[in-house]
Amino acid sequence: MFRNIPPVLNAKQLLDQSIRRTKKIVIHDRDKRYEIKKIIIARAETFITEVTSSLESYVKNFPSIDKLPLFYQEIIDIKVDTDKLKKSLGAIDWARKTVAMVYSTQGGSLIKSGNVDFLKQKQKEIYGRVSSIVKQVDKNLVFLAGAQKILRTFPDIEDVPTVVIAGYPNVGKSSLIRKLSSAKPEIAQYPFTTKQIYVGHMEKKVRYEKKKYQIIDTPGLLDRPLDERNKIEQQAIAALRHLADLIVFIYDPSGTSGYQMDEQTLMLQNIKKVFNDVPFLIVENKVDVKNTGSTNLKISCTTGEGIETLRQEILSILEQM
Ligand SMILES: Nc1nc2c(ncn2[C@@H]2O[C@H](COP(=O)(O)OP(=O)(O)OP(=O)(O)O)[C@@H](O)[C@H]2O)c(=O)[nH]1
Ligand SMILES: [Mg+2]
Repeated sequence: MFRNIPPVLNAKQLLDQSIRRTKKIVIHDRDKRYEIKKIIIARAETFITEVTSSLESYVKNFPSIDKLPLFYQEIIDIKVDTDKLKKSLGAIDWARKTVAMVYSTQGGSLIKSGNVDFLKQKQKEIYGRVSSIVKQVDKNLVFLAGAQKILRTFPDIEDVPTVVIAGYPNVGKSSLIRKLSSAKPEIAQYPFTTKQIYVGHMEKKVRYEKKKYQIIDTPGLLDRPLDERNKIEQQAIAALRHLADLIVFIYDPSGTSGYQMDEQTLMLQNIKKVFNDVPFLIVENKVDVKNTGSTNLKISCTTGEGIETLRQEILSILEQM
């Protein structure tokens, strides 16, 4: 979704690139003075065009934030800062217009004059003026380039029935999504291994049609109020809020995650209150280590126990969406 934005150069890179392109212009004329004049005009015009068209492409090709699906809008706000992004785009657009004005106000004197010294002086002035405008928005260009790098890491979300896996850190969410889909998020024995949203796909053949579903791995959540959640946890909340047609809540009763069952239960109760219009499926993982004997569905991502039952349960709920 965000992979087609052209790379954003900083002020120095953009100016250097534009100047390099003007150097390629060669014009021959028997009248040497006329030749110099033509070269100066062509180079100045190319310089301005290069700068303005690059600046224009940065703004134009950037997705219009307010028109994006709400999930992306929230993730951009969490990971990039929407206000700063909009200000940067505005500043870059201002620079484009101001650079274009330089030529429309000063280019005329190049065309009128036949004096080589005057032409060279005027060319220097135009380059200087354009450089100083572009340098004024350097921090905005740098910010936009950084934002673009972050946006490129965002997963492609499709508009199909979606299950979101949630739970405390280290309970086996990523292990489960690896079992159920093609997504391969990292698994490790420490909390907050997963730092962003991962998307996998599941399929079910219904008669002659293959139905496609999404399964989303989220960073671990702790039991705390929303305004105390860090940016990693906030992404999990954004996925639950905007994408979940079904929430699979994973418990780890084994104690190996480092979190107690009562902490995990408190968090489940809290997110159930917040997302009260979404169905929940409660699952206990790591049954190979501990079986509580409760009525919850029990699975083990290590031995595979219960995984197929869970898959069928998820698919039969999503199928009805
Ligand atoms: N014994 C056992 N260990 C498991 C099982 N499932 C996962 N683990 C282990 O638990 C640890 C955490 O697994 P992850 O899948 O990374 O857990 P997570 O919930 O994604 O963790 P965060 O991304 O940090 O929130 C890893 O060491 C896994 O190998 C299981 O069913 N049985
Ligand atoms: Mg994980």
